[in-house]
Amino acid sequence: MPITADALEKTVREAGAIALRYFSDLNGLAVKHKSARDLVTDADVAVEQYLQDALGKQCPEYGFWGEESGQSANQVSRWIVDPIDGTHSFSKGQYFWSISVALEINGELIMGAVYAPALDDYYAAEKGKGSTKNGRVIQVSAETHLADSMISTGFACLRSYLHENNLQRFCRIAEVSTGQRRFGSAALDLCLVADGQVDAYWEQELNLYDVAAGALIALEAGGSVTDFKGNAGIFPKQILATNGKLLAEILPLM
Ligand code: 2AM
Ligand code: CA
Ligand code: CA
Ligand code: CA
Repeated sequence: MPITADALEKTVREAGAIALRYFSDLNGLAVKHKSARDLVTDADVAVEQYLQDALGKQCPEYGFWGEESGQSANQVSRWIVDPIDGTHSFSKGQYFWSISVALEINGELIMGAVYAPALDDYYAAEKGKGSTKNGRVIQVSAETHLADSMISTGFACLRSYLHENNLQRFCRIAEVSTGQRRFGSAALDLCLVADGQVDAYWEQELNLYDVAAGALIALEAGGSVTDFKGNAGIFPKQILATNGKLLAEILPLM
């Protein structure tokens, strides 16, 4: 074990405490645009800096890839970090945002942690050892019918050049499901699938740091993670996570 689950949790919770200090005083927080729809604040930078330092001290042999600071040298074994997933929600004072930390060793995801500080929900997984929420084992839902399902998506991208943008896909799936949600944090969405709060989630045009930890948590909780054609694997440009039982029914609608 490269780092214990407890040590990782302590580090990620400390990062959460830093984020909450900014969250408690949003009036003083400048929100900058990296692009038209991609925001960054001092909180994102401070949380990422803390994680890079703290994880680097504990595991100097691993590289680091964070959304805001980019990639360091060792990319065979590395931390994959999104300091705040859901910056827009964060900047508005909403509660659905998270810190996402994954550990990849020799190209394989080994550990994942997603912490939602404003909710104080800590999700974690280790390869082959299942997933937990606040220390308790979690499982995907038992729902077998899309007609009775709660589904979630996100709209990271509405680019018109895409063959199909997500609005069309959303309309098809909303018509045949019971509940639809849009939480604004891909990492947390994947954890909600893992915890059975949501039966399926999809999004397109994401990056690996958005989904690496959450995908491991969904998989280890018994879920499926595929692309929109059903190929197993983590494909950030087309990610579909389900409880497994709904996969066959949802694929033709993707
Ligand atoms: P972020 O808050 O870390 O940027 C919500 O739909 C998801 O999309 C979140 O994971 C969010 O991550 C991500 N996101 C927001 N703006 C984006 C953009 N312009 N391109 C790609 N992903 C984006
Ligand atoms: Ca971003
Ligand atoms: Ca993100
Ligand atoms: Ca982010």
